[in-house]
Amino acid sequence: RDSVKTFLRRNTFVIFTVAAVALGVVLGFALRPCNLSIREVKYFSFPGELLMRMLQMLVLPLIVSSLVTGISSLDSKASGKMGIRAIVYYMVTTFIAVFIGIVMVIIIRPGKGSRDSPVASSGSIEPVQAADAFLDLIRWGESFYKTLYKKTVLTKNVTIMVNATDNFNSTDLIQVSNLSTILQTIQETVEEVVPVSGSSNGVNALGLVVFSMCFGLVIGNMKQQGQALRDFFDCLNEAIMRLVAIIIWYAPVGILFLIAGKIVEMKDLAQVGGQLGMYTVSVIVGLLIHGLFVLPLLFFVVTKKNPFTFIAGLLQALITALGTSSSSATLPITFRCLEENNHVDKRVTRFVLPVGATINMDGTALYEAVAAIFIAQVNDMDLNFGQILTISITATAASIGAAGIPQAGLVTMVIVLTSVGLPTEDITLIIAVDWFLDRLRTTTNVLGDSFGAGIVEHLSRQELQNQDVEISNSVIEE
Ligand code: DAS
Repeated sequence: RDSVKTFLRRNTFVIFTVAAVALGVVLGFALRPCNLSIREVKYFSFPGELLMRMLQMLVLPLIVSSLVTGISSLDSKASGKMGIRAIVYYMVTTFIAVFIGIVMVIIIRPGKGSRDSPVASSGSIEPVQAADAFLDLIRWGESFYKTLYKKTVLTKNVTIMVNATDNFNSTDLIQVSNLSTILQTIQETVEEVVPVSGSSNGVNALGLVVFSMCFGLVIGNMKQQGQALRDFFDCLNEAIMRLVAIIIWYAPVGILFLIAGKIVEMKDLAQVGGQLGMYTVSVIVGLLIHGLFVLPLLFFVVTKKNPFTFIAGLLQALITALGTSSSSATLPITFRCLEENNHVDKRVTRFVLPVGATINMDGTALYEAVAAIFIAQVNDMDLNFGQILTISITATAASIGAAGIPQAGLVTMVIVLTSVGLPTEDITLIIAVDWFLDRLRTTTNVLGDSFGAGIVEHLSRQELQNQDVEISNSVIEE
């Protein structure tokens, strides 16, 4: 009896939210026969839209305050190592996700029997020759490298700049303004290669992440002089998390209307023909393998902790991702679940989560690969190894470029399709189910970021302990 009571108390929100999702589904299907007009659906879904706006309002101050606080609270050596571990984790898991997606869509072959699909009959495209594909890849790689090279030079300058301002003083303000100019250039450069769709508030999250990291590094090195700023951002972060604690009470209501509104407006399920159904199955099975097998296995191998207990602590965030289909909007709740339920060190979550939510999207990468190959199958186009390789690279780039907002993956899909000469208008083939798949891939994105925080914390426990010892020693000295 006590354990049941404890479970209920600990998971109150989760139970409310799961009930809200169930009620939303029932309400949605109950309202479908009413054939609401688009305007009526908009009014009906407004309580859900309200939740999205509340969460999105927090995203930008949360990304800045958590990154600046997280990085300035670590010495640059520790944050450097932590950053490298996070980037390696992101690359490895995204590559595995793409690989799983490609295997699924080749095994299931959802696009076979392609001639009856409406788009393919608009004249099939001649198969792009392997040589062309490789040339495309090399040309694309060359431009990518040139951009990276340009960016590397700039980053080197930035690093020199940051180290030079070790004993930061007011006369160096010019340098910081140069710093922001340089970062602006980097942001534009990155945008050249990976068109990053604006995040929820129309600000490019990637640029914000880069600037916040550099700014955190600078004030971290300012010793006593930077204390006021560090306290300010620490307090800002705490204030944002308290706002989240209030908003979380409203989340079940918002999610109920988000789910119900989507079900009311979705196209007739009968329209989802055999091909689209098999395509949906390919994506779902791929996401389940990645999210419930690969990531938990990787987490267990590295940390020797039970991955499903870890997932149980994340349920509130995972359901919010399912309801909002936006990993950025879910970010405040992901923070809360990781810090309060899974007790992941704040110095890790503040650093890893904002970066992960912006550039680490395993679900999206898997989905882009499946969708591109599905469209190729529908067009009776047999892909050779070169084209599959191109799709893997561009699906990864597209997932890095996608912002954490609803259906961002659909927008960056253009990069993948054009890289292998597929007609971008074929995106219309998969839009009917995208609102549903978007929710699942967003949930996988949030799961990937959360496991990333747990793994990076485990790998960085030595640095974190050293820092704890330093802090306690300095307190004893004082
Ligand atoms: N909805 C995006 C996210 O928030 C993912 C996507 O569109 O692919 O992560």
